Amino acid sequence: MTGINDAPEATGNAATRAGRAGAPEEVQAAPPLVDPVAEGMDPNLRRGLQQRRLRLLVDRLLAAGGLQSERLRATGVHRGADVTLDNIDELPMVTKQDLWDHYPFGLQLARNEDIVCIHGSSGTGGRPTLVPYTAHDVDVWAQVMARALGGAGANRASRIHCAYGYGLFTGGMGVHHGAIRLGATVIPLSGGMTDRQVRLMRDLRPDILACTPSYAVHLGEALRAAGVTVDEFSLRAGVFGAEPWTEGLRRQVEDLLGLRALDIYGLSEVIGPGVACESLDSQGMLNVAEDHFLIEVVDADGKPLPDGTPGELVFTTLTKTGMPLLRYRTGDIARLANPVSDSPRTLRRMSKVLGRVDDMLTVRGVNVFPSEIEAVLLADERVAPHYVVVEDRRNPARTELRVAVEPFAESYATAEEESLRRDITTALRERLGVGCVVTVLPPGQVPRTETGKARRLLRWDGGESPVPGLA
Ligand code: DLL
Repeated sequence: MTGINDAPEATGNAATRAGRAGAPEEVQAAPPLVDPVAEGMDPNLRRGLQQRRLRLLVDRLLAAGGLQSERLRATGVHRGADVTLDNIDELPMVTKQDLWDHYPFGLQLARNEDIVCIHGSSGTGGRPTLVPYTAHDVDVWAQVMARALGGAGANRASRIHCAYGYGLFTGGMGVHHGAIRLGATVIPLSGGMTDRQVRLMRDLRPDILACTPSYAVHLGEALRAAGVTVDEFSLRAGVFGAEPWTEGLRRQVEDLLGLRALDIYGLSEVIGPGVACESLDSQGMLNVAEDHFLIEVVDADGKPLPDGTPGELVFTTLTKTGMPLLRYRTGDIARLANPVSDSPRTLRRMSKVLGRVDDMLTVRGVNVFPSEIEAVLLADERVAPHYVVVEDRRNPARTELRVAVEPFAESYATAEEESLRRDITTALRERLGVGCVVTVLPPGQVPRTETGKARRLLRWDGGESPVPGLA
């Protein structure tokens, strides 16, 4: 796959902040494993465990009948013993379209009496995806989230400020289950009402922040506006995810909040957050909870790709019972790597998500990923982490990419808008190989997201501009 912003892993720049709040740096840099058996297992033993779990899953799917069973039988699989990890790429896949086609619960395997909650994503275009969980699934979720929070340095003494939305969306409840499993204190703020969040941050002095990266920026700016200085901040680390973000945004979040900003990945179809999460010592990549979620990276034809090559993530839920999925195509693009050598953590790692298969824009024949645009914008020190990309399709014969950026309020001078606009236009053309129409908006003009995921890519098919002030 080409044209993807294959950003280098995190540098150690934020490691220097790891020792804030009085804890010795080395303790912060290598937090103890929450579940040493699972996180530190010999990789060969883990492979054996995965294979046993995969076979049990295949047996359960076959016994239950339904879509996944039919597809397995059609490929000649009649019992779990017919499959091995080595031939997993011959097994059928499931996609989001399958979930939509069998909405709401056509892929559910457990009996209704055994379902204890439902989560999901609202989905773009109003097409929700719903996921039924058994008590066992919630238990697995709590386990992997406890590991994720522990890897960020949280422990029983921690206060975890959770500003992910609570609801169908899995962010809030995922962190909540994990924090309680860890024995930490969770402060369930959910998203929005930023003034109240700032107030409680000052009063309760949490050490861990959990929210989307875009809301972390918003909170950081609100803390500054309330007169709180970085030295007064109590936060040591944040677990930020649910939306794509680049290394450039990571640096800005770290500077703004004075913490280590870690990436957390997941999707409701698989479990929610906790499928993979960076730890303080995972060198910028995310440890995959591969004892529960088997990960593959495949090309457009579904063929496996070697470690280091970006491709589409495919997950098999090895232990889920409510709605287990065999080889679920996520549409997310990342690459795989081995664990850090000599680390007590032996789980394989994935890179940050580099883009989505369906996010790729084709502008006058050139493929562009939104993450590449963010990388260019945030490399310019004058640009604040608020921007929107608009794919202007009003003239179908000539799609234009419009990019609205905002300079930092402190450095804002109307007289310099033109040179900023010119520099960004040039940098984008050099990086993407295609011209973009750049608009510099005054600070505060790019729409902010206080709840839910940031929408940084908009489409303009006609009518009013989706962003006020866009040229
Ligand atoms: O976003 C689960 C989650 C909540 C993850 C909180 C992390 C933190 P969904 O709403 O089902 O679940 O959306 C899943 O969001 O397929 C990705 O495209 C995107 N996504 C999730 N985490 C990341 C991340 C939650 N760290 C979809 N980086 C996924 C980039 C992410 N994209």
